[in-house]
Amino acid sequence: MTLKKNSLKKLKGLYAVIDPGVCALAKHRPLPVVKACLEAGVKVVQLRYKAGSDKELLFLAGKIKKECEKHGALFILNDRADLARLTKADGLHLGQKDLPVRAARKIFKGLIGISTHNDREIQKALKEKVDYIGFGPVFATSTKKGLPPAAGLGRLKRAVLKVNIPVAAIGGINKDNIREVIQTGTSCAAVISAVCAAKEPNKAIGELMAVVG
Ligand code: TZP
Ligand code: MG
Repeated sequence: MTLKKNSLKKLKGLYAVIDPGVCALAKHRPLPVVKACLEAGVKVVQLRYKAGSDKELLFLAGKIKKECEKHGALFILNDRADLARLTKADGLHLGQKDLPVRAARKIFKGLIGISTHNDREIQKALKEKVDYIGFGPVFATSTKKGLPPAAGLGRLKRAVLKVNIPVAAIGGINKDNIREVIQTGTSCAAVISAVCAAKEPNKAIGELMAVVG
């Protein structure tokens, strides 16, 4: 079994996207939120640090990677192939405007996932042989600006049926809708604000994991 196949097996259930900007608004520090996720059994953690300097990003990514390793969880870095390589991340998550997959693969050898919003982007991602796709926004969200309208559960389900790689559903997922999201057959339900902006992240993670864990 290759390392990649082993990693892919963990791409299931709650996919916690840790955004230090969203954490700060709720007065949480990102590392304790990560630790709470891991202690609750989360197996996929992404760091999405839009406002961090390279130095800050490298430092926090290194710390999160170490925690994830202790718990046998995947650490995925958003946006940055160079820092994913430097921190020995398990995965790299790319957006439509980030480095093309082929270029990123020259730098980074782990899992690569890409955000998709429609059929055209899904087909392109499949051609590029990504390891997983993100699909969303499933529901309305204010966490990220400039997104297309919410796709809804029906379009998520169609996307899941169309691909033979894991799908990470994202956008507006919370404790009240995560069951329906997982029922579409999606491998993961990715959340930012449901964890990072929660008043009590511990409690919020517990509630989400009670459904998908
Ligand atoms: N991509 C599609 S929706 C989204 C991203 C990064 C934001 C998801 O954030 P939340 O708070 O879980 O709705
Ligand atoms: Mg990006």
